[in-house]
Amino acid sequence: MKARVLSGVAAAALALLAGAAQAATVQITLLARDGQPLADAVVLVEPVNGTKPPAPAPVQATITQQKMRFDPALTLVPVGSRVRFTNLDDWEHHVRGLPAGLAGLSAGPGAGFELRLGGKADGQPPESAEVTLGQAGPLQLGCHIHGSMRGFLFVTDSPWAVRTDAAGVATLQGVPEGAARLRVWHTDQLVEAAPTALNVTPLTALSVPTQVQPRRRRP
Ligand SMILES: [Cu+2]
Repeated sequence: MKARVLSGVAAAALALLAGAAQAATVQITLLARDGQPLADAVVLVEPVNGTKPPAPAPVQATITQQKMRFDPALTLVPVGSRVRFTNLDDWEHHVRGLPAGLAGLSAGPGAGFELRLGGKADGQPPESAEVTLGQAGPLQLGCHIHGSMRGFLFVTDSPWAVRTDAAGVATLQGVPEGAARLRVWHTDQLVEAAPTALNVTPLTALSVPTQVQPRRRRP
């Protein structure tokens, strides 16, 4: 009886070890066309075997409109997240969110969202409104009144979608080992490049050159 219990414990320990070995940390450094680190890109890793990733938990995010800009210019959130828009300028802004890139051209009339926020009056709290993002994909933000205003929301249903930092680095946790596809999304990339084949091992760290050359944001 005792031996049987022990073997059960051993089997559980082996299963734990096997489980630990299957999930890897992947560190990707993206490079722009000029070889400089590519910040504010979204790195997506998709296992080729079709492993359904665990759904990431929704979050609450805030995007402000201030000095004619959306801040932050890019927000990455899990699907189902709520995003609050707050207008800190003294004047009115519209906010429209439409599927970004080519998807926006074929988007139906009900796609995305639209709202309107009055300017902030002295001594009053700023106007704000909230939207829930129920569909995965990138959205472009704009304002009907001020055509120069541009922002982006990237809504993901995968935990293996991470934004690159100022050094161009994205670290993805818990990625299954084995063959995978690496995709890169960036606001200044008109058409997404073909995915890069990737073999995920316990120690995966690589630099990935891209053809993306980010436009400078106006000051
Ligand atoms: Cu505006």
